[in-house]
Amino acid sequence: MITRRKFLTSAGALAGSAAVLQKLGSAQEVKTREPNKPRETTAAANRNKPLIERVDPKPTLPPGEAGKDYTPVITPNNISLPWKVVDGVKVYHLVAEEVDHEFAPGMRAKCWGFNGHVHGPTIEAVEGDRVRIYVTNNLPEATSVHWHGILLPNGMDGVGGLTQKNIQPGETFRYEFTLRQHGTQMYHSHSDEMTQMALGTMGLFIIHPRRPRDQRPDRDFAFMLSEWRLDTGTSRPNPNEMTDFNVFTFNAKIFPATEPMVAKLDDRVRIRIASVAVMEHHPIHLHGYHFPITETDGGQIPESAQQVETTVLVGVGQSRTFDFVADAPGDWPMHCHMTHHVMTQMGDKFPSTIGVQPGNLDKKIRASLLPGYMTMGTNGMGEMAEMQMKVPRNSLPMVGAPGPFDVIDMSGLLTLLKVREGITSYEDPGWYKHPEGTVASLAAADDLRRDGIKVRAVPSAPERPAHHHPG
Ligand SMILES: [Cu+2]
Repeated sequence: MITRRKFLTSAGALAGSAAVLQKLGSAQEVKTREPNKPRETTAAANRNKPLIERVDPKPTLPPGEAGKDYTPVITPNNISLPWKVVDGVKVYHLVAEEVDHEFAPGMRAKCWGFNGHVHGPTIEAVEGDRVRIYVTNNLPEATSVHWHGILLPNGMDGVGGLTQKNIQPGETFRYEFTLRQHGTQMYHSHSDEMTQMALGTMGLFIIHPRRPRDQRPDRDFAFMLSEWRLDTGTSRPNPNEMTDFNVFTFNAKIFPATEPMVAKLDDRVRIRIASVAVMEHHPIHLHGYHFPITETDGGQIPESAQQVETTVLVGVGQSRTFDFVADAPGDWPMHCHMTHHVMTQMGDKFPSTIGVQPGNLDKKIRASLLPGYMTMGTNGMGEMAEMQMKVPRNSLPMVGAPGPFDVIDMSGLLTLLKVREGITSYEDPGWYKHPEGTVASLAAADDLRRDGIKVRAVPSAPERPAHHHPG
């Protein structure tokens, strides 16, 4: 359906030329004119349209049912918010509250979320559903909940002070509207956003199409991206941080705590990625596949306009959805391509030591200042993952988790897509077993000789004391 909003866009493109406007008549007529239709007919038709249509042009339909009307979405490391149907309306209850959240084993923080989860559980519904959402505020300050990207009456938009009174601590508010769209939307607090969202008060709001344009996905995964400032030794994310974030998460988890996406070979897979936090955009790259971006937060992209990508840029306040057939088995990483976003609690206030020859500096410092001191990173940062260094209480090593071949030098915004042939459940199948001869490995001397590859001997790495890691 073509909405009036779209006409406003075309009117904007025309507005530069006064001559064009004169030819077409008044600006109002330009705004309401449907392209390729005689002006008089459309303008007259629009004048007679009741205003209410702009607000709620689609009827409420019977509540959509899982299995019959849609395949439920999977929110790794989180759940869908339970609901019940009362007189044809889906009724949900969100409780904003403090949550003791585990980012990964070894690292917890007091965050703010909903119903015991950080971020809040995914609200899942179907186009045409009537939803009634109660919001109870158990936070120590006033809040409100904004339904981000959802078309609804202005007074249901959830902007504290502007479209409603703030929800005071202890109060419960009622929101109610009919879902006139489908897609990947979000919800988040819209009072003292800086504090509340930095602490995690947001969630996904997935609306399935009543009549899908294409075949339904077999596996439908949804992620929310976030960044946090969580200093070692503290127990709460710092909302005052503007640019210098040090924890990056998929659904508020850090790899290896991110639950993998598991798919059977040739499953149709949908991945939805959304972000309303806080300052950073994230180019999310999936290995092993090319995929068309099929939806934005504004809805489906016509097939002729879909771009095939390997990396999707998700800006703050946006959602992006892509679809593909899982035809390549393996363990494929999906991660942010900003290299600092696959690090955790990385100290960045140090000069680079790559290539530095520390000589006897370490010995001197150990003798006079810090007994456990060791100059790190002279050959790069990967060694930090291999050493599995001891870290301060309630923090994580900034890179790394054990992998099937070596330590994986990434944490933060990293998760895995595990595609397998012949699996009978979607439980984590463990590491991929590669067919023989398909793994990169040390080149054999015979191969090098046959192919005329000459290798210059590399200088050996500088010696370093073993097992003397700074605590
Ligand atoms: Cu990023």
